[in-house]
Amino acid sequence: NEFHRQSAARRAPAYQHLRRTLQHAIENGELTPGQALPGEREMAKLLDLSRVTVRNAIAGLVGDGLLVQRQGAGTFVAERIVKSFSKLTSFTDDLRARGLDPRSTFLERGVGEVTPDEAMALNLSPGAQVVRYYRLRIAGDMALALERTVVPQSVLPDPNLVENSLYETFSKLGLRPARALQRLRAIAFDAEQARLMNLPEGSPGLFIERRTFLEDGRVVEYTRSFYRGDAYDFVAELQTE
Ligand code: 16G
Repeated sequence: NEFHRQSAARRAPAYQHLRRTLQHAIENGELTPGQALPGEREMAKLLDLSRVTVRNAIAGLVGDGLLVQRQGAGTFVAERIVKSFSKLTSFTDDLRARGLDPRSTFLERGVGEVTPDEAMALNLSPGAQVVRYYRLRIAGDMALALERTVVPQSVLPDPNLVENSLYETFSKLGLRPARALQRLRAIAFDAEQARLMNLPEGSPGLFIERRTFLEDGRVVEYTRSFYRGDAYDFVAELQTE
């Protein structure tokens, strides 16, 4: 099988190799969300690897949010999307890493004069022009989020430059986001949002507000995201002061 062929081809360090092989299997859908992995002992035997190697590879993927371990039940491919709260990744990045195919429906797309709130969030002067998007973000046939993004027109001259991914467009324009500020809070989807997301009104959601900066301090986006509460886990590594 695939694992065996690849692990035989390159052994050192074996656990990293197994980790990558499993990651690829998740990315290309050979392993699907919710699927159970064989037990540690069985997998070690199957792949002719030591149990420590298998354990280390699995621990790495659990840390990445691609696998979950349930006490007494075993190891499974993660069903919820485990998303770092401290990494500057995009919706497209997050889904591709899980072998899912991100899509978007643009509900609104246009240019207009900045509102006072947007001007404060983006450090713009009153009267400046901004590009706005309102997108329904989808994977497979499931709506995962609603997102309102505002970008200074000085950064993004034409709203049609974004086809799918905002961050891919930034990268094409040579803009490299360096850091961001984020805030998260619990919400309940209102009637209109629930209709767009195909959820019952009042379903739980996570509201995340992000302001993203370039190295030179310019703000390139002010985005308000409404993620499905039942689809995402946000994780972060904490350190003592
Ligand atoms: C994520 C970001 C959002 C960003 C978007 C870009 C969070 C909470 N929010 O959803 O701020 O605008 O990705 O995604 O992660 P895109 O490159 O796929 O358009």
